Amino acid sequence: MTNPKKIDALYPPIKPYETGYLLAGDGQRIYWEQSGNPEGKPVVFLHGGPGGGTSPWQRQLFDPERYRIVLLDQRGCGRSTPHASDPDADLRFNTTWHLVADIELLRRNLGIACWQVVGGSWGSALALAYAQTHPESVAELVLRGIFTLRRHELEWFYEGGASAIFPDLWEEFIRPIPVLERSRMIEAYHRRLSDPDPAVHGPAAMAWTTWEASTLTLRPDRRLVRTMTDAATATAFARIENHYFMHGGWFEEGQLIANAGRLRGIPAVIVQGRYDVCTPIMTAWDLHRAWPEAELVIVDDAGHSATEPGIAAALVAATDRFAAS
Ligand code: STX
Repeated sequence: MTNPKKIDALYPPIKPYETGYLLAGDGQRIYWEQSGNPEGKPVVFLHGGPGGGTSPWQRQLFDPERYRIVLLDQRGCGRSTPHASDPDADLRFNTTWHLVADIELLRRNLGIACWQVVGGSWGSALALAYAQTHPESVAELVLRGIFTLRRHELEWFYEGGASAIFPDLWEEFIRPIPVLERSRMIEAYHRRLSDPDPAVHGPAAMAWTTWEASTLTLRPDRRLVRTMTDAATATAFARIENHYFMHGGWFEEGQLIANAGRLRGIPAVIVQGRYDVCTPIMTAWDLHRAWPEAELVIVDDAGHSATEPGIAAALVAATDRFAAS
């Protein structure tokens, strides 16, 4: 994603002071960058999708005087290679637990003892998986638009629930899929997205990504839709997301909420838009119930995206507060 329209709560745009590639094995090169203050408090930002890649504006969630800001493009997307839009890219080497290992390897390679972990949507699932695996590596958690890949969460957004709110956009989402296959949309999309022929996977990737991009914000954001539906971006995004959802994220059903007890002692803030259609507030609520020590901030006039003004403001308030600790 490119930068959104100006959001008042964000810090001014900055450039990285260092970029590099982590050689993660399996032929995977993981793009990372550091910005802000090299002597500051370390924070890592985990992007969404999976497959969304990082965007420059995500640096602006952090006070550049006080934070050493690390962004990375998860396997197969953004500037990481092999890119999942490449038909030869093998998604067998792309699972939640590969990403968790990549994050931990990057932390050690950067010489960071422990860091704040910030993630929204898929990034919140990955942050929870990482923190539950390596709690000693995590100083604080700031999570937004909670997503845990339980069956009913995936069914809500990809198998018809959300058609109650976006029936017009849902018609476009189901259009590439023959009527007889529409009772299992994730599987039907999987068959098309894994086809090497661009005439087959191209329109499927576009429809999948357009559905998601069009439903992330309280008000339509054509710019967001345009930047996400660039052909290579949309293909990697749709292929990676669909691959993760076919496998339930390689989680036991309900695992991320059941294991919330492992996070005891990690200061945390959960930011959730009331009108989040992609990852409805029920999941943030379930996590809050299982993990009452985490502060839950409900933004009453926001959808899913971190670029919603009220969401960005709540995230910056949380990172500002933790910068002092
Ligand atoms: N996917 C939700 C998610 O993490 C179920 C997500 N959706 N779009 C994005 O992330 C980007 C804005 C990062 C592309």
